[in-house]
Amino acid sequence: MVSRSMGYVGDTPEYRGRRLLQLFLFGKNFEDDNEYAHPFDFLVVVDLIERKVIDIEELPTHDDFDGKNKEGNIVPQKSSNYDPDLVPPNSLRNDLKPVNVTQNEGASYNILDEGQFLLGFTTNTLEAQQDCVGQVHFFDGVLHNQKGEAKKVKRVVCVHEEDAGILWKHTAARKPSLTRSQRLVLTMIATVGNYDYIFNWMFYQDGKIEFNVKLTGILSVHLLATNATPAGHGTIVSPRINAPYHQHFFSLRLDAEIDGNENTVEVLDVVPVPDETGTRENPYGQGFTSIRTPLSTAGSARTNVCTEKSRTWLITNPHSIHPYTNEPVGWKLMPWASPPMLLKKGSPIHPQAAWMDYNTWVTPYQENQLFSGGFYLNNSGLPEWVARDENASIENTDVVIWHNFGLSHIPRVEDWPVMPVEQCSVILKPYNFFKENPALDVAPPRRLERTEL
Ligand SMILES: [Cu+2]
Repeated sequence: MVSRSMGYVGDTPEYRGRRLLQLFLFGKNFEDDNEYAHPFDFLVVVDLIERKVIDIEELPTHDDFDGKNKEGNIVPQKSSNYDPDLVPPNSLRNDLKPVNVTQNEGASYNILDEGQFLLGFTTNTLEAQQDCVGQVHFFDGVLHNQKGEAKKVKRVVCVHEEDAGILWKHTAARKPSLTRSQRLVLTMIATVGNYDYIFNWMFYQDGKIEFNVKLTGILSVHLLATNATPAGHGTIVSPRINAPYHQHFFSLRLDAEIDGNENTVEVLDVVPVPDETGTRENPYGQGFTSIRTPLSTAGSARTNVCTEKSRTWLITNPHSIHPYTNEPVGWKLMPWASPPMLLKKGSPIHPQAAWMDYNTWVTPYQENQLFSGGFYLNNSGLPEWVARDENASIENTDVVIWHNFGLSHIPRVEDWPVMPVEQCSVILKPYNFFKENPALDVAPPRRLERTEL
């Protein structure tokens, strides 16, 4: 069974004003069977306050769905299990040799107070050498149960180190100089119904910080009648099983403090110079430049990813001038190539997600503004706060940067029955903050490896 909160209920007046849940139902042929392989052709609507079923709705299983035609609605019986204990005997490869991660001398990190972590309700308890490998340290967390009571959960965050490839390299006079990148990774994993989200904060030796989200688990699917098609809105991932197209969005709240509390956010675009080829300013037509545009008000800071301008956002400190560039020191937010939200503005469910109308928002810090969609996702949050005072100053003050990113997911047959990880990342990099490459102090890999080459 998969539960979904009801979105638009305008076509069903008796649903209005109620707290409703849709339950999608599936069958199991044995206790641990992958139920998503056996979807039923109806769903159940439950009123959470009254605690009762108020309706049963037919699901669209035909190209010309009318709610009555059930011809060809045959629950698929094909088994689609993925757990190694459930797949057919001898179907697992035995030719892969283990890649062992060893840290014989221990880890290079020291650890922080576990009390700093207050994580989501659906957070997993993590396992060493499975969720994270190497010298792993775990943090327990204090979460809440369904009654709102505090409860302690074991191992909700793990920290470990990873080799992340070459950090920098150059070969001069046939002598290579090289360091390896060793990144520190903080991980938490939340299972939200059929999907599993892996959140990684990655800290690199050159000052780069990456927020990486991996998506895995099981696609949301429903039954198709025999010979029906998804009509351009889904992929048939297994006979009679449709995985609808959908989007995933994440919202990052950054309470910036770059060299102090008083910060400004600028848009940094890379564009061709306006002068025509053959002019004195652009004789060969290849000139391009970067343009920094400080964002002065919360209203003007509503901005979007722009890949053709290589757009990034700079968080700068106007009081802290770099001695070489004579410009404020900063940190650069490098976006993922996110799609826009594909809901029409007039859609009745649009207001619930209006915070996604822009990839980036900047607001003056307010203690109670923690969630981009508001506390109850009821049309409040960023759109309301900014509309209330579009002229609120965000220059040279304590600012919060909200960055929304994600992906449009067109399911593949290869995403079934369990989905190899998809991922998206947002990166923060120092931008004219240090006086040189901050990773010059990283020692080279041990000479032993070079002589073996
Ligand atoms: Cu998806």
